[in-house]
Amino acid sequence: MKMYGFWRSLASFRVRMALNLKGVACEELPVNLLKGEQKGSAFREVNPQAMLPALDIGSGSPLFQSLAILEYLDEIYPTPALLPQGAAARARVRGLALIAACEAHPLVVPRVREYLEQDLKLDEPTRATWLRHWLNEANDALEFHLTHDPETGRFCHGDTPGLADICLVSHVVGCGFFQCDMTPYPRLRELTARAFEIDAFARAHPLNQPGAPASLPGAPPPPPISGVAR
Ligand SMILES: N[C@@H](CCC(=O)N[C@@H](CS)C(=O)NCC(=O)O)C(=O)O
Repeated sequence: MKMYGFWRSLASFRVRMALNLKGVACEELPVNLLKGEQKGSAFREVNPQAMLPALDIGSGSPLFQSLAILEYLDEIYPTPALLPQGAAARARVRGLALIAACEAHPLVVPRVREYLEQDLKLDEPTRATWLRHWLNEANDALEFHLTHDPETGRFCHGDTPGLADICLVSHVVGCGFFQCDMTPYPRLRELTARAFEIDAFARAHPLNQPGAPASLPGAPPPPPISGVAR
């Protein structure tokens, strides 16, 4: 199995966490988003949407869209499960995942940031206000759900990490990259810190990937990883 990904890609980070949790070996083929390599004709043959990640499973066309890939991995490698038992519980977990991955994340990706800068000519402070506005909309909703619903346990749903944690963690790391103030979101910080105590999450962190800088200005440092050299 091979994943087209990049250290900075939050959607690739989601798939990396799932692969690690399930103990599935996967080679990562870097596509440099900072150089715009995703827009080249070679990568468009892999994913015509010019987005990461894409997962080459060795037969057929590569899989695309991180949430579809996560559900594929969960079906093929059922243990540990990313989704809970029960239709209502699964709907809750998918709902939490969608708030992070499908409401907030698409508004802060490179193509949108480039459009704001190059086409709409918005200056850097205005662009930062845009990004943080949408990230905080998701933060407000996630903090509410994860604080008020008794289904929240040590993790987003009960006491084992799953799909919602994967999406929450990628979202909170993204908030760090864009320097959101996370002070009003204690539950999000608590759940993210707990996930990063698990090696599968910590090893997948963008700043723990080959080619990544040791830190990003204003962003929290990456979590330590046990027993694996950077
Ligand atoms: N909804 C997609 C989002 C994919 C996506 O936007 N990936 C980003 C990196 S995290 C990307 O490749 N962006 C390229 C661009 O915006 O030009 C998913 O979850 O897979």
